[in-house]
Amino acid sequence: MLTKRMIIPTLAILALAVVCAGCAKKPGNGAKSGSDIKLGFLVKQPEELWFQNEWKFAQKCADDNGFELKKIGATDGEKVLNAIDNLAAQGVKGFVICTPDVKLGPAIVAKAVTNGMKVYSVDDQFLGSDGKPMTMIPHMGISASAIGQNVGKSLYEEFKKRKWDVNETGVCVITFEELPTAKERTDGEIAALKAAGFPENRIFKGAEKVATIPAANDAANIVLTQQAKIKKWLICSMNDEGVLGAVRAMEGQGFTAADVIGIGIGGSTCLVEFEKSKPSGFYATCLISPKRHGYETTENLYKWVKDGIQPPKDIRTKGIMINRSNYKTIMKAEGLMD
Ligand code: FCA
Repeated sequence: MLTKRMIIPTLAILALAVVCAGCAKKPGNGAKSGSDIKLGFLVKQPEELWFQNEWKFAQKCADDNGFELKKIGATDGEKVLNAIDNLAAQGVKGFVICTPDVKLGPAIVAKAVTNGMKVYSVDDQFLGSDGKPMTMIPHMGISASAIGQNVGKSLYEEFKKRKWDVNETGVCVITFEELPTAKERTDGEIAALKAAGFPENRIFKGAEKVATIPAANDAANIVLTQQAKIKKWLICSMNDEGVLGAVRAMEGQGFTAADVIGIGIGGSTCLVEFEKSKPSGFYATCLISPKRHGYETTENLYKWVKDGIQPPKDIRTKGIMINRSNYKTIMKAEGLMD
């Protein structure tokens, strides 16, 4: 007969036995097999096509390797930290993240460490409490400054090709300077325009409050109101959404494709513009790779969790300029289109 004093230890032993039976069932105890592994992929703006494409390629990596991937849209700090706890409770051993706020870096890392999880940042690099990039966390981002300079140079070349009068032309730069990768891009754009010879006093910044098409539209409308005399516009920003918002604002004020040259960074959201039968002011974009940012980060994390292979600390991906005349060929060659 079990006495009361014996019941608790007995239950504890039973519970342990159940847990161990669970362990024993798993193939290859110790060395993990692919199907045992669960990983996460958290993004700050799940509604943005870039992030949906990152998820698509991350999922492809999970399917190719036979592991489970949990995709979570985490749009603010509270959601990110709750999501990490939830993932840990489900047995997830590591995650790739594009954080909604780079200053959350230390909190995200602390949460991951407490839960014994590995962290890999993508697109937006964490900032430490000293305001410097957290370089000890593996990261894949775009080569933001070089890509920005390519955009600035390409805008200038197209402006020259169209023989526009500089005294009637302005540059509208939609900025989001609180995000370092965004600031590096727009600083690079402005630097290249100036280096090519475009007058600095005809370059106008409009700060978007959040990085969305409507916020860029609002920011551009302020620039247009302040610079009502300008007849031709060059537009750049940190991504396609920034440029698209400004193109829409200009259309609202009667500017057409003949008066506007917009060059984005991305290659996802702008495709609808290239597919239109009549060109819009969205002239080109610097194509970046959601395939590399989604597939390769996930694959690196998978190898890290499964085999203990340390991922490269910092990968910076390149961009390729595309427009409506060549985007299909280039995107197919890059594995971004069927
Ligand atoms: C940032 C931007 C995204 C995309 C990505 C590579 O996260 O918000 O639009 O450009 O970098």
